[in-house]
Amino acid sequence: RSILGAVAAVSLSLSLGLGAAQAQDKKFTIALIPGLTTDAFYITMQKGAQAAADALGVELVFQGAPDFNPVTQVPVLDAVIARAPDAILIAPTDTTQLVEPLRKAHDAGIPVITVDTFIGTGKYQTGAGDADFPLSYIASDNVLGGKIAARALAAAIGGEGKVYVSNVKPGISTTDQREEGFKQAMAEEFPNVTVLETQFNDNDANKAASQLQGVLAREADLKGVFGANLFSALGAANGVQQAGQSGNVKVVAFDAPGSIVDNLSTGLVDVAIAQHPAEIGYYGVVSAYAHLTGNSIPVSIGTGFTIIDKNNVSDPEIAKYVYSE
Ligand code: T6T
Repeated sequence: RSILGAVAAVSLSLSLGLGAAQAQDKKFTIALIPGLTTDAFYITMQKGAQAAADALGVELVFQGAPDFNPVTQVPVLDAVIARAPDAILIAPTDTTQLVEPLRKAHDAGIPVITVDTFIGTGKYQTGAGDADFPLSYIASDNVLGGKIAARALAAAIGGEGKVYVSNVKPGISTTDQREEGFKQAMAEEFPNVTVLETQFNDNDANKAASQLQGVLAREADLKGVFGANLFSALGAANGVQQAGQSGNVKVVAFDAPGSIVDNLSTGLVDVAIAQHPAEIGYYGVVSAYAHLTGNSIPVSIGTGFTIIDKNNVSDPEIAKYVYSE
């Protein structure tokens, strides 16, 4: 459009008094790119995002890869950028490998907000580093989540013994921070707990289950395991069950799909730390919309946790935090 045309359009809308109202009549398209599509955590996030999109009259596009991997996520991101949505919400699958791919969106003028995971240090809009360009980071406090997990596992094993972290792979902001918080709390608060070497499972629950059995074969006095995300926790719990050690090797799970929560009453899983993925999705869309309509937004929004165990699992106020599948 020519500059003259643009000026004419602006002056026409001003003379009709349409400025802000006209902007809000535009139907915005907001893309949500999850870490992977087949994960109850992101499915629940999508529900929350859709609820906000419906309330605001926004079109939500949910597009992701089938596994949690930058190699498969980047082509999805490229395809989304090519469709030129008004904003992108994304759970980047690696703190460094998604920086340049996301810069393409930023350079194309598409606002970027990261949800769940972050790029760089997660401190945005600081003028420091090469990954501060996203407008906002909306997520759980994952260091705190790791500390909560450590306290729950320490309590379950009576404050002493060997435990380990079942984790996805290094380079993912969320699960890295959970492990960091877990180890920090164990070191500072539970001197009689020994944290063994972390086992990385590539987000494969079967691998996490066989790793549990491998650790148990080497360390017969293993007391507990912290599953740092849904697939790590599910796999670790399955491993404990397959080894016939249900209730003896304690399991603290990050994330709360039905498949984990159902095992609280049997005693296979002691505690499930539910994140609030629907809240992350809801505030992601609200934040993008606020930005698109000329409002300022917080550079970070922290969402909460709900700690679920056998004592509160059937309380409807708690049960509503179980993830949708
Ligand atoms: O734990 C969540 C999410 O927070 C993490 O970034 C990746 O794994 C999950 O999606 C659970 O599978």
